[in-house]
Amino acid sequence: MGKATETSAPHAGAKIDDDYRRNYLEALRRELVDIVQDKLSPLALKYGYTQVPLESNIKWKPVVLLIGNYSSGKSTLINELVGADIQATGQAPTDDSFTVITAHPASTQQEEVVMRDGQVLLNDPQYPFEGFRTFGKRFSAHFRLKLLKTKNLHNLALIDTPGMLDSVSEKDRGYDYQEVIGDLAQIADLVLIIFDPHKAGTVREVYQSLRETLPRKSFEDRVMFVLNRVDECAGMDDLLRVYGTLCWNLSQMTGRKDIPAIHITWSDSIYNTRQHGAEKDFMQLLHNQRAAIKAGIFSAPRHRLDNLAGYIELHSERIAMLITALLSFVRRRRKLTLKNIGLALLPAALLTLLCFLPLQGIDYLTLSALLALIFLVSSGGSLWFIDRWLVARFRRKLAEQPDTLVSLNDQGETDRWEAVREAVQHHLRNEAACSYGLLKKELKQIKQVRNYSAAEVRKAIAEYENIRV
Ligand SMILES: Nc1nc2c(ncn2[C@@H]2O[C@H](COP(=O)(O)OP(=O)(O)O)[C@@H](O)[C@H]2O)c(=O)[nH]1
Ligand SMILES: [Mg+2]
Repeated sequence: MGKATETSAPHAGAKIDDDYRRNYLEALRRELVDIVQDKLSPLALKYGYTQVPLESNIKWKPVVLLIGNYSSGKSTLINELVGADIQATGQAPTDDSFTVITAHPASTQQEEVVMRDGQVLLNDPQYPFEGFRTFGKRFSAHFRLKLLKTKNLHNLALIDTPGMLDSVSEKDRGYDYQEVIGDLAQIADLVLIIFDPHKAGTVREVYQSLRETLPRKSFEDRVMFVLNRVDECAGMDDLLRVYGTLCWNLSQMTGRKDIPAIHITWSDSIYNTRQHGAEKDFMQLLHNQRAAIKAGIFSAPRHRLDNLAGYIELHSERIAMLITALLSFVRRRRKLTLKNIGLALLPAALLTLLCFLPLQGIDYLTLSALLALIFLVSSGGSLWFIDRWLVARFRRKLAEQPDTLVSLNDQGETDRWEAVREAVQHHLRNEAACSYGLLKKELKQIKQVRNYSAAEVRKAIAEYENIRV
């Protein structure tokens, strides 16, 4: 792909470092965001498919969201990932904030950690959180940014969340917690859902998230389930009971019969500092999946490319559907106008005949010129009137019932139509201009965007996989 491959290639056989891989992904990511900004957004805004530019929530760096019940070990894991104690940890549900954690953009920055309050995240357009302003002041007081001096998070942001609870209601929190989680999940490239043996999937807010919020807002393949703190199980039988309970609860929560992979893990640094007797022998049989979890988190930038390609596919297909519907409208409007010509000729012929009677007697050439003129002007005039009237009626009827504009052959097309139907109605109601030629050109352009990005991203990802460190 253009810019991505412009990143200077290393010498043959040279050891390719991590920076090269990082830059490659970053260049690709930027290129995809540019495609959305330059090719998709203008059409999406023009046809009322969206009110905000499509790139606004994908333009920032890749994001990993960590959710789960309180004291499941989210903050401990984050501290491990960044190699510093930047998040408070503890048994009680102490931290009730959403914290975005990422690297400071300026590497020369002196301080180790720079804190910013929610207002910065909500009002600075470089961040993808402008839409979160609707959650109000109580939310913004619980939203913050921590910028660190770490290379690990140059290409990545982590979001720590307040633990989910049993007893709180929306009134207690003061903002719609589930909606916030849902909207964050929509931005995220990976959502880690963390449980612990004490509350293996029994917390009400977790239940609600998995049952209602996440399926609406996120994609299944972006979710990773983690059972943390297993070192606290009393023994293997206890662990099996916990694991079984979690699986059962998950199937209740997700409504699925198949059990997703659950990563079993614990914090080695906590476990190793404690004295353990024979009752912990079962730990020797377990394999700590910490490394796989961390690898999953650090491969979020790679997931971002797939997600972006999917994002481009989804929106370009929907916009193509919208334009196709408008094209079909214009085609039918043209047919109607052709019919109206027939209708307009009748009153024009009558008027010409009426004018012929008093004009008899003048010379033949003048008479025919005059009659031709009367016929032309009157047929043009009546066509203008009839067409305006009938087309307006036709437009109104279609705005009410636009389904006949498209043919829906499968569920995919039905979903796409569902997503753009309202925009089409709005367009027809507002009598916005639709030029056939322009619509055709735009449809071609949007199809090109769809095919180009899908194919090119896959090619680029394959190339990326071949870069060996
Ligand atoms: N034994 C054990 N304790 C842990 C583990 N992970 C976290 N903890 C402890 O559990 C408590 C809650 O952890 P924290 O990271 O604050 O949970 P959060 O509320 O999900 O952010 C803290 O006291 C941690 O020290 C683990 O794997 N094993
Ligand atoms: Mg915490």
